[in-house]
Amino acid sequence: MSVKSSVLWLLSLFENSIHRKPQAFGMGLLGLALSMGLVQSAQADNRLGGISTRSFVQTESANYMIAGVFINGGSKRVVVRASSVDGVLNPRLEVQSYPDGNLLYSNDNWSTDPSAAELQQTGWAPNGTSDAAMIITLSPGLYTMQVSPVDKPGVGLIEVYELNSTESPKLGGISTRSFVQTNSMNYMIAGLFISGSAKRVVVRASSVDGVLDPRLEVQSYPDGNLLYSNDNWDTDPSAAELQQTGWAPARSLDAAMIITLSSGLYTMQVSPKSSPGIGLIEVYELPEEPDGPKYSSTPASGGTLSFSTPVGTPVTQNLTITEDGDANLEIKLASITGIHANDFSILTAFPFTIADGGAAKTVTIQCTPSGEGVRTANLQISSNDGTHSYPLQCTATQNSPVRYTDNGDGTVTDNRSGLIWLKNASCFYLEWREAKQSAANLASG
Ligand SMILES: [Ca+2]
Ligand SMILES: [Ca+2]
Repeated sequence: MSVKSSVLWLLSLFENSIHRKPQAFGMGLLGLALSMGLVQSAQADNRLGGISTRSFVQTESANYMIAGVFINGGSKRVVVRASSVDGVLNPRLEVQSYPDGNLLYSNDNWSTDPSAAELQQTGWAPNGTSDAAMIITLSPGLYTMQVSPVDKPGVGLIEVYELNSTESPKLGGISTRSFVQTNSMNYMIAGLFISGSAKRVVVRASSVDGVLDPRLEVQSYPDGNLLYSNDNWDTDPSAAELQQTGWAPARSLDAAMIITLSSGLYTMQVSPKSSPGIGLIEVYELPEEPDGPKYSSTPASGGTLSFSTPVGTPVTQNLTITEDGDANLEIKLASITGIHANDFSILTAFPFTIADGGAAKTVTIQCTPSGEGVRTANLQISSNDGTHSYPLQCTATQNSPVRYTDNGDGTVTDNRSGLIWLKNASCFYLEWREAKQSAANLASG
């Protein structure tokens, strides 16, 4: 059985064994955790670095918070932490193999764990004394990380990170499951960081109960730029690739996308299109493709194109695309979406092909702001090497008014004062006395 199909098989079992309910996502805490993760993996080469998810942890075992982690390639050192977000939850952490459910590790309070000294040395010790944490070695396979309350329910955060990201084995995939409510504060949000070079990942948001019609949004963190969104996977630019690679969800209302994410922090938000329901979010790293086209751009995928121009005055910015692989790079289509999409236009004709080893191609985007302030939208370019997204930011300054208008009859209007001036003041050829009299006549007449 291939690695990919075993992941799908195990996760489909995983879906049916877990119930938990989320609360608002603790962005501050997530940011701190992810920042720590980024620091820890500063020397990383190329990988998914970790996952964190927040939810409300209830006392019924069916509503514990559970994250799933898939490890491939070889044994992997990971740090797992279960912490309280609200100061109420006293979390207990259990790591089990999946699907057999053997309890491998458990911890209530991190300072009693065998890895307590290492947690402190590496900076991974939680702040709360009742928080749970451990540094463990996991062999290839699937694991569940379960967070339960020692006594009262409360809001918890679970985090899983690679400890030594210079090792060759990788976290192959991550998934979390929760109840997705219609209140935006109770959407399911997973945090992800990617270190090293840009990474191709498949992100899926699916219904577990057949009720939820999930919608998926990927944003950069902490600036919150919307990079990718999808409602139903077969409308995504990567639909064909999802089918070819076997990652297309079974259900047509589920959302999925194959995207390229550069090094950085991201949030993956799952919201219900209509009724609330139980959802599952999954992120997997796609294998490197040694043969084939490789999309590369300046700015890099995910980078912002910035414009500045007076209202109504067009200005352009260029994006340069190169083929860095060993096949023809087919640029299929470009689209602009977002709140001020109508202020932007694509001046380059699509589709086009950059031949293997061929010259770079410049794509020109124009901003003609229809109002003052920062005008924003998102540019997406799809290719045979994934879909690439670029936030557009156009700063529109006040249109400087024209001071003078030539009326074409020898007079000029000063638009600021409203006064009308003669273009040639000496046209009367008057002596100064006559001019004085003439001016007096003008004043009286
Ligand atoms: Ca505890
Ligand atoms: Ca949907």
